[in-house]
Amino acid sequence: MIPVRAVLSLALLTGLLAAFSSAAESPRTAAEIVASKRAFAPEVVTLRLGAPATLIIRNEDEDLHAFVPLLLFQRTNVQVAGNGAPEFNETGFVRLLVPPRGRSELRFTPRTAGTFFYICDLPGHNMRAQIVVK
Ligand SMILES: [Cu+2]
Repeated sequence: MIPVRAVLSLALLTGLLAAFSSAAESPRTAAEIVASKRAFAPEVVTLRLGAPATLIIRNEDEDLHAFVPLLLFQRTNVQVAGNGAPEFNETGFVRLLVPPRGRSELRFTPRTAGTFFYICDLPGHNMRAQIVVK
């Protein structure tokens, strides 16, 4: 049997560590975009200007989908994780292909305020939503 005091001090230590690590990290904004039934949801995602952001993109369909941001990532460093396939050209990040049931994470810091559309450019998909940076 585990002594109650040991459990209490472990809980206290865990709490202290959690408080310490969250104070040490810069505030990161996280938002999720889901592609489902050939539509992106939510229609608008809001990110904070200058704050590190994690954008999670999940594909719940059995189709391949693309995440194509228009202008949002110009001159922006984007780190990509997950099982999506990113495409880059001389201007930087261009497009992410997310396989059926796939999931990717994009990490970047928004440098320009405004409303940015993104689309899925696969033939016939007609999917479009927006990311607002303020
Ligand atoms: Cu699509």
